[in-house]
Amino acid sequence: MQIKIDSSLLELVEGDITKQDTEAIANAANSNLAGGGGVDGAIHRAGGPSIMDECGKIGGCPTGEARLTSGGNLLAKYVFHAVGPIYRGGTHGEPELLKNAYLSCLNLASKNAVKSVAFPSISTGVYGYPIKEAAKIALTTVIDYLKTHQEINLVRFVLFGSDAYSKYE
Ligand code: AR6
Repeated sequence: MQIKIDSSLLELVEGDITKQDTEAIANAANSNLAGGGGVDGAIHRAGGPSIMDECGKIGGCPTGEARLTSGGNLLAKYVFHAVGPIYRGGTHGEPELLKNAYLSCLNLASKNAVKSVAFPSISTGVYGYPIKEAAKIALTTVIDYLKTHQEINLVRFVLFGSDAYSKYE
């Protein structure tokens, strides 16, 4: 589905983030930028070793922030490696940290003149964030940002499986 947010487009699709043709894709990374399973593993496999080389040089990223690398062999020019919170009941600052992880990616997009970004559902796999709560934060953060940043034309959430898609929908 697609909805217009002022002059920008917000899209929800079911699919694989590594296949997206947006200028940037976001990764659900860890704070060592060390690679791993889930979406992180898929992005490094599809993008090739140059992405990990760049991550190694950056060295790490605090929770609630994101760092930029090139997209290696991906269609996307950039990867925004966002570190979402590990869910520990929701009372340890997780909502704010999740919001900031998305915001950090959106700021990287604005700063680097990136007009289209695809996001996975950060923190809702290995990191255990309940997807319905995470979806509300992800969507609210993006919608609020797009209302004041018309330089970004498209934000696409790429949901892995119909269950994740319907939660976001
Ligand atoms: N495309 C889109 N979404 C995907 C894909 C894909 N190819 N593969 C999985 N997902 P997760 P997290 C969904 O675990 O919870 C890693 O090891 C998945 O179904 O990838 O933020 C990192 O190195 C889920 O909804 O990320 C960290 O250590 C969502 O992506 C840790 O996991 C996020 O699941 C980060 O955990």
